[in-house]
Amino acid sequence: MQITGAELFVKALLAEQVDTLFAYPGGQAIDLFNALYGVEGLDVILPRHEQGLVHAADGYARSTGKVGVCLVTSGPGATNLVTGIATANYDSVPLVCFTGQVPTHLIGNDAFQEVDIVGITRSISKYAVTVRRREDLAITIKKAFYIARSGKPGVVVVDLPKDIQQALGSDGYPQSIEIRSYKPNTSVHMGQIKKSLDCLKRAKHPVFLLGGGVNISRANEVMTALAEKTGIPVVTTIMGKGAIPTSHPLYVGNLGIHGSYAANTAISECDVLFSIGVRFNDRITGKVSEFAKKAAIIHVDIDPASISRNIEVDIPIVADAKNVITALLEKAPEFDFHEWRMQIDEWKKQKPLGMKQTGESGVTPFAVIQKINEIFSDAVITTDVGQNQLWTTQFLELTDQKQMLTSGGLGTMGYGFPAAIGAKLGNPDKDVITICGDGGIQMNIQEMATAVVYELPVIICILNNGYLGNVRQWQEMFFDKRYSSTCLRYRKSCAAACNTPSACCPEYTPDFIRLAESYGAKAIRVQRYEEIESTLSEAKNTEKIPTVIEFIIEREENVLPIVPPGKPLSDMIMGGDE
Ligand SMILES: Cc1ncc(C[n+]2csc(CCOP(=O)(O)OP(=O)(O)O)c2C)c(N)n1
Repeated sequence: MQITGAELFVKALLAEQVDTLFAYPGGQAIDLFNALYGVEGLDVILPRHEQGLVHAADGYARSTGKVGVCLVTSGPGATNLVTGIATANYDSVPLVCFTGQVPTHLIGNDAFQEVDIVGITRSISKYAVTVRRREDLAITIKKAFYIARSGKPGVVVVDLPKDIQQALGSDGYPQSIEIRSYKPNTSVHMGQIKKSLDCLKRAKHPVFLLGGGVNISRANEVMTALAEKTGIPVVTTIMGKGAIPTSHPLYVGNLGIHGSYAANTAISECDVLFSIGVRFNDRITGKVSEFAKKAAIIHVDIDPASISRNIEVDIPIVADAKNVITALLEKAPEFDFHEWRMQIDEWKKQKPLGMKQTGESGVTPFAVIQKINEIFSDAVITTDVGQNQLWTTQFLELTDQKQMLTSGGLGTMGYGFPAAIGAKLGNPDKDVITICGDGGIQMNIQEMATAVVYELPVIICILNNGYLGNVRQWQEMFFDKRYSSTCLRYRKSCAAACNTPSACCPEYTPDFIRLAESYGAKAIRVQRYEEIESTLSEAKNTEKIPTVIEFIIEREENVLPIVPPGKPLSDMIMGGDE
């Protein structure tokens, strides 16, 4: 039977079992929206901005393990996706993004709302393609889903010119696909497994370093079993947090420039670093030449390009993390690293993560996150970027029932709230909370309307310090306290150079409470420690509408410890209660 390209598009989505489509219409996508009208079994979600849309698809994908699917129009619709595409691709999140395009005969003519979105996204996606012939449409969509979800997951952009959407052609959609030039290796080379186990047999101070790859391959349960069988302590990157439960006695903490003392010291002192699904970026290594200097390094990654890119590796294993962990679990003997574990426990006790009680109110980020830990047991927690993200990655407790979503690679402000919306759509039975700063929430605050109209009771925790706090902290610590363009309470009447927040500072703009209420959300401002728990509980019990909780925190609270730029992990500036 002959059907239009737009009809085939809908058929393909249903065949790929897409149940939620994040979509924003426009002229060059109108045929696709026409074909979507009234279709059953596919929820079409209309966010309020394409950036919010793509972050929502990302949050949906990370929290469900399914491919997130976006549809936007050409030109500005497509370019508004760019930050979200880079965010997702950097963190290996599977997305397929469909963009409307001007008709093929107008491509390259500076037509109205024409951009070369394939060219723009080539370096920030896994694959990007324009469909130029109606007969290629089905196979291209099939390929897109396969490439997005296989191997190291990533973003695929499929650009659909209007004439292809309108053209009649076959209604066939392939069941499977073979791509000769793309065959990700997931199987495990047993010789390398044996080598890595021999290396562990000689070790006295080994550490597992787990990254996002372990969470992406959903290897948490086998990984916990492997840690328990071998008795090897576990350090995580922020993307790997939750790879084993954070309350597990073998869990040490996060490493990196805001890592815990015990984790960073364990990495500096270990003799075998068994790393799985990490890419050793500069946020975790500190000064590269000093990183894990005493250790033989084993590196498991599905992406051959990440092996020995930043850190010279002794034993590479290119395979899917879960397959490697499963093979290790089968072959690994039980070891005795008792003394090494005692040493790490000692470091944990000596300098635990924590936060001094600052100010009168007691409303510290630590207190807020601790209450979240206590109150929510089955939840997805998203973060924005800035101090709010760093505090969350430090203090949030994760179990196999709790997941944290954060923009680790790109560090995108504005990610947290829309990602929470996507996560709630994908997990209606879980509590979904976003923890963000007063700066980042304003980057996609328009999505409050999306949360309200789709009756999504997400909980939006704004840690309001009146500053772009993370940048302000760097200015305080490394730029002589010159608070340049970081105060969000600045008004024209203020002095041009000011670094002393006081009770006389101008009112905050906007009033988050009135703003949230105007959208139809519930909103509560918290200024005293005693109110934290009851407010979070009230939000947890609220149905059908989002709740904004604005926590007024100390204006100059810092994230500590911190490793200054260019320094090794052992050079931490400490803080907390020590
Ligand atoms: C889109 C984007 N723009 C700029 C930055 C740089 N940046 C990183 S953290 C930060 C401050 C964030 O401030 P806020 O959202 O108030 O959070 P806080 O650090 O105070 O918790 C900025 C500007 C970024 N990461 N992303």
